[in-house]
This record gives sequence, C-alpha cells and structure tokens, in this order.
Amino acid sequence: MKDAGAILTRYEGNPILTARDMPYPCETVYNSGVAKIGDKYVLLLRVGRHDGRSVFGLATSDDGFHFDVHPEPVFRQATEGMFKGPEDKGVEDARVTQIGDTYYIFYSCYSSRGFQIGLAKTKDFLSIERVALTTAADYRNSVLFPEKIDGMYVRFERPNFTSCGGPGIWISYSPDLVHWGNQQLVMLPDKHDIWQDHKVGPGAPPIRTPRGWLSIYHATTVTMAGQIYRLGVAVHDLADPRKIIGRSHRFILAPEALHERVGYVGNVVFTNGAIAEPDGTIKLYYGGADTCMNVATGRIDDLVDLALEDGPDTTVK
Ligand code: M1P
Repeated sequence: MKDAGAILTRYEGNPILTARDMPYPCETVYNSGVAKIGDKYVLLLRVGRHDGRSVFGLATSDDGFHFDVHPEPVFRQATEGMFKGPEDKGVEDARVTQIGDTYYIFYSCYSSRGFQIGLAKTKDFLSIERVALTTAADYRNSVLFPEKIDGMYVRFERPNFTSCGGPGIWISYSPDLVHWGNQQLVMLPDKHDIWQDHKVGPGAPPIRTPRGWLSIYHATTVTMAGQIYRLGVAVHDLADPRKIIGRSHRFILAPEALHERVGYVGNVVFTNGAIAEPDGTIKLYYGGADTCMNVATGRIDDLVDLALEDGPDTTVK
C-alpha cells in the first residue's frame, strides 16, 4: 500500500498552461474539462478574461503534457435566448463525459442570481451546442457518469446550500439528460478529517473500475487565511453509486508548489477531469491557485486501494 502522498506524481513540466501561453488576452487559465478524441488529448479550458468573466478555450495534445491552444475561445456566455440571463457573468468549470461519439459538457452558468448547471454537447469541441439548463440556482459542480445505470443517466452534483450538513455531493437521475430527479444526498464533509470538514464537491467524472466507480473530489477546510482546496478519493458501488464502499481519510493532492499556493485564489488544487489510460494509469488534470493548469499521473489501482482501505463512508446516515 502506497503512502497517500506518494500515489500521484506531479509532471515535472507543470504548469502545463498559463495565461502567457494563451494566444488571446486573459488573466488565468485553469479548471479544464478533459477528453480524448481518438489519440488526441483535449482540454476545454476555463479562461479568465480581463473583465473577470470566464470563457472556454480549447487546447489539444498528442501526449497529454504538451498542449497547443486554439487561436480563439470556443464557447462564450450566451447573448440571446434562455441561457442569456443565467450566463450573464460567464461560463465556468466544464466537465466532459463521452457517451458514444458525443461529448457531454456540464458547466456552471454564472449570473447575479447564482450558479445553474448548463448542459452542452459536441463532437469536436469547435462547435458546441447548448442543450438545457439542468438545475435551478444555486448549484456548482456536476459530473455525468459515462454510462446509464438501470436505464437512467446518472450524475453527481453539488448544491451550494449549507443546510443538510454542509455543502455535499448529491446524486440525481435522468431519462434524457435534460430532466433530472430523485435527488439524494450521498456524501458530506467529514467533520473528523480537518482537510475535508467544510465542503466537498464532485471533481472528475466517475471512472469505472472492476472494484467500483472511482470518484476524485475536492474538499475544503477553512483557515484564518481562507479555504484550502485539496483532492480526495472515494469508491462507489457499481450497481448503486449512492453507496460509498470506500472513502479515504487522507487527501491525494494538496497545494504545495508555488503556483498552487499563490495566484488568483491561493491554496487551491481543483480537478474537473482525468483520463484513464488503457495501461491502468491516470492523468489527472487540475487547476493551481485558480490561475494555471497542471497534470499529475498515478495508478488507478493505488487510488482505489487507498479509498477502500478506510472503509465505507458514514457521513450520510
Ligand atoms: O476558488 C476555488 C474554487 O471555488 C469554486 O469551487 P466550489 O464552489 O466547488 O467550492 C469554483 O469557483 C472553482 O472554480 C474554484 O476553483
């Protein structure tokens, strides 16, 4: 059993993208959705512009470490129709799931009314089509499972409200990706683990493993200098992902490098996606200090071992 802090290895070339690498003016580039089209790695970048709003940029790579950035943003706030009001302050934090030849994107629509979760779809990331507003306000993170379970699409989501034991991870179900229901709470902050005692939210879309769904989530604690964002792991039952069969009491990634500790929002590592490779390794992409993009590698089995070692989660009774 590996030490929790040794499971992931940061790429020595981090950060892999900063504002200086971008072909158009911006302040920050971070919290990117991740996918593979054939052998190409794709990042759907959250790009912070100088008015404070975010748009999505696109970067592609042959090896997952060295990225070329598309010359223009590929997705901006809506200027008409149903999405215009909800996206008034921009679009944020894409999370991508491939089903068949279509890539579904859950993202945060940001406005003075709060956050709603938008759904968009694409086949090439150059042309992205809005599908639906899938929540009311105030919801922050949603990740779609890559397959239906019992005939229904499934997702994890994180409302922003602090009742019900704190900001936690919920599950919901849909027959068509547009209408979501049967919401149930599945994971809360763990008051006994200081690093994850304040807030938890889904990070990367769940990864199917023979031992369960691997969930890499973010978690915070509050200090005198604000929240610290770290990453944790849990394993959910394959047939019924409401059941958490393992959740680690130790984090797998914490802000450590200077570009993870200092930036637009300091002391943040935050993931929106990972690529599971055929050889059992993972490339975990994460934003550093809400300012730059990074990648770390590790073995999926080690992450699953870590989550299972501490046993089932008991925060939701
Ligand atoms: O600043 C840290 C993160 O804060 C928010 O995440 P959450 O609401 O899940 O805690 C988001 O703005 C996220 O983009 C940001 O990295």
